[in-house]
Amino acid sequence: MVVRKNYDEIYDIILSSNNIVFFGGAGVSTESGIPDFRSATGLYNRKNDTGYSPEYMLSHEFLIESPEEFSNYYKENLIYDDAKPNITHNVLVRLEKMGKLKAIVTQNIDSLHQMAGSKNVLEIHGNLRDYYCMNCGKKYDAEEITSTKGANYCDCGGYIRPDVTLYGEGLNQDIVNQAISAIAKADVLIIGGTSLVVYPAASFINFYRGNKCILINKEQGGNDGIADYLIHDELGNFFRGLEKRLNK
Ligand code: CNA
Repeated sequence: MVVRKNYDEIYDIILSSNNIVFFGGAGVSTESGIPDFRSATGLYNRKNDTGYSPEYMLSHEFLIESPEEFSNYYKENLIYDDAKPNITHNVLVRLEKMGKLKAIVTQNIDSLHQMAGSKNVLEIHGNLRDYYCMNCGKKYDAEEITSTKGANYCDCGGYIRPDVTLYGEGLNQDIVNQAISAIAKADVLIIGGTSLVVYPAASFINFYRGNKCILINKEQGGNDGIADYLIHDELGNFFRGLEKRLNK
């Protein structure tokens, strides 16, 4: 495994495949202005005077114990209403329309892939579009919930939560199965903008059986060794170059 500086060979691999899966994380959306969790400018490195760790404030336990503080934390730190898709989201749409990209497996909860126009998006950690009452299950739209500060309660008295997977919660098994099946069948797996430290999500890439795993991250990571083609760069640079090749 060698860190690649010239991307032409990698663009050739992408252009010659019709069975690509993209597995992404928060780094896909940093160039849209949404901070990730773990890089230097990420949410976990921000000053925080609550005395709690961000992991705890995004946990099931915190939601149950302090719904008001949990609500304020996710509303202030996870919701970016003005964010727009960037070059990475847009080129992935194009690859799907060309029949090359079969699925996007994302850990992101920001809906930017759908906003860009991608169709087969498997959101393994849920999303911040959908909300539901923890007591009666009634569904709510984002606008009804995020326009107010603090906790929201249903007519039945139940707490209305976002449909995201918090630390300490299990994943949606149907989506997990679809994600694993797509990765297991993929000819090319592109992994982008993820630290690969959140489990079980990070373990899904182990189902890939091919020999064209392209890993793109702006910094080194503990799982770089799984890549057949390793790129240390901004995703935007890589996908801008790919867009130029698609336009030729
Ligand atoms: P993470 O642990 O914060 O890792 C992000 C990785 O992306 C880091 O290794 C960065 O170096 C890298 N990175 C950041 N920007 C770029 C860039 N422009 N180009 C290339 N690499 C970049 O986030 P993970 O996704 O690995 O962790 C999983 C968590 C983060 C999931 O549960 C998400 O829900 C959660 N999250 C999602 C969002 C979002 O929806 N946009 C934002 C923040 C966190």
